[in-house]
Amino acid sequence: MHVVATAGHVDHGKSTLVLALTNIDPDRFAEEKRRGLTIDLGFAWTTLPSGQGVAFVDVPGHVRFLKNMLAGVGAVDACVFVVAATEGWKPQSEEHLRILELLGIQHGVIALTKVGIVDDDHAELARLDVIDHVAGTFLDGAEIVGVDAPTGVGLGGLRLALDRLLTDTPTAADVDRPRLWVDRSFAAAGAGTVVTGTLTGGRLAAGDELVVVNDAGEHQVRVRGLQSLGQSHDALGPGNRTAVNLVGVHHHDVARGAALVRAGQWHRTNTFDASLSVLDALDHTVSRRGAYVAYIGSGEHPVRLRILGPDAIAAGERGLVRLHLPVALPLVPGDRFVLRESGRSETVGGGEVLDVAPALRASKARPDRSVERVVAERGWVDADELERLTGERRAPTVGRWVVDEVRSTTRAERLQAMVNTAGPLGLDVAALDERDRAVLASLDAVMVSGGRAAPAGSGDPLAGHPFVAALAAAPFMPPTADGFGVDRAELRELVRRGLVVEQDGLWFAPSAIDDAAARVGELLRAQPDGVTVADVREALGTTRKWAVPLLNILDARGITRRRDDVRIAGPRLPT
Ligand SMILES: Nc1nc2c(ncn2[C@@H]2O[C@H](COP(=O)(O)OP(=O)(O)OP(=O)(O)O)[C@@H](O)[C@H]2O)c(=O)[nH]1
Ligand SMILES: [Mg+2]
Repeated sequence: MHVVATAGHVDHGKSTLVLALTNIDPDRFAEEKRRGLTIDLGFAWTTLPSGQGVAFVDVPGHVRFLKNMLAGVGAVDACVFVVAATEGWKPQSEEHLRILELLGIQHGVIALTKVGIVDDDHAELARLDVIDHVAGTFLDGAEIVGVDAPTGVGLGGLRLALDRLLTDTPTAADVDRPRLWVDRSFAAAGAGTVVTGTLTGGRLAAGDELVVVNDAGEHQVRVRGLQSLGQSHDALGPGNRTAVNLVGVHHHDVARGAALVRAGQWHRTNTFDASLSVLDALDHTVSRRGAYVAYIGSGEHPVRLRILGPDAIAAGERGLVRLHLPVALPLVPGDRFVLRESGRSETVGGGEVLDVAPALRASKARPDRSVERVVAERGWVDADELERLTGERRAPTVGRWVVDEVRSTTRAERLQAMVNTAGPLGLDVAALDERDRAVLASLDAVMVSGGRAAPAGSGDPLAGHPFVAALAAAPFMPPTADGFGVDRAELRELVRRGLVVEQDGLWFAPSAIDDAAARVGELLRAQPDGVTVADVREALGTTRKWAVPLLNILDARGITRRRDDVRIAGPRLPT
């Protein structure tokens, strides 16, 4: 399915042609019928000879309704460009062509209408005139089909030409980021709010939880149902004319220009940097002075303009600009816009969104589409955030971040140095910030164990701690930590690693416990009815001060068991 817009000067036969091709009258309003003039967008669809479907967005040609034309052409794949053979190229032929170019439309056929009421020579002159005017544009080389709707001349040929065109026109990409710029919103009897638009970027399905972004902010909504071309669907992919029945918002709160997107998937912005191509035909330069209106998506927004670099952009030139919007829109680099000056009511130019969250001051900013620039300007960007900012998914380079190489190298070097000089305890990982921890985890020359980082291959630097050695040297009358002057953090770490055993405010070497267990085992084999603290004190050659805590350790380990005043064998007594 493709969506195709009509374009061309007022009264050149766009709506008549759509009706002739589809049997659906795109002029929906009584006033349109009475005046014989399209005022607002019209919608129709048909099946082409090959069987592929096509939906039309029929736009008004009158310059007064240009705003409506702009709301309809933003997301289409191609156009049927209409020029009446009777009148030939006219001002809105020119303006519509420029607008389609600025919006990045790349495919189209040309219908030379009303050939039935001019002679062949006249029609041929009109054709040559059209060829001249489209030279160098995306319509250069496009098929030109002479048609006359009332008599049916050329309609079959136009259908075939459209078929060929659309076969060569890529369908809208699916990047799993659906966005629907709303071009209509109304209440359907019994169904509530319905919004319509041309869906791009991804699929929508019944039940989806979405947000409507409008001037007032975000409304959470749920998709109750979907329709395309009069048919209900459970889900619809990008490139479809789509009517969405929404729960959670009144139709008055969703106007043309609003966007329907998934929550959290888009960066909403009031400010963006963009390219601006100024039209050749403009008779003045473009500077920040002027009352500008930007057409983005299906909306019209007054904007403030700042030229990046020079003060002005000359006609026919391309420059860089920063635009300030009155609303925060879900935009992404690559989006197109058209800029008009409301005072003079003229189309100034248009361009491509390059940066939806400019990080640099206007005097420094030199935006382009590169993801690397976005990363370099920030240093660290969360991978999800980077996708919102650029529309592109990049694998995180450190933790959950995509990190500028210079920054990550600097941080890695700093952390390696911190680890290397951290001393026997190693570096306390918990004391680092999230980014440092992520960098640390990526360092090959660092080993993290028990929340401490040490140079890889260094073994356990605490194993050789002098207190450990001192405890082992005097197993049953060991020195106290205070007396030995051991740092509290080191002591906690020694205990945590099992290099030191703490009991009742005293400290022992692990080997002392094993030794005590063996000796108490021997005693108990001789005195199975039980041994007293005094027996153990003597056997170990120590005093009560250490014998009691040692026995408490043995009790806790199940080596001994306390019964009245004596210890008897526990379940784990070594044999
Ligand atoms: N003879 C002849 N008349 C045509 C043809 N196409 C359109 N007309 C007539 O031209 C007039 C304008 O046609 P529309 O289809 O309303 O023109 P339009 O381009 O849609 O006009 P806007 O939407 O207002 O820009 C109508 O009276 C049509 O009947 C054609 O191919 N041959
Ligand atoms: Mg019309």
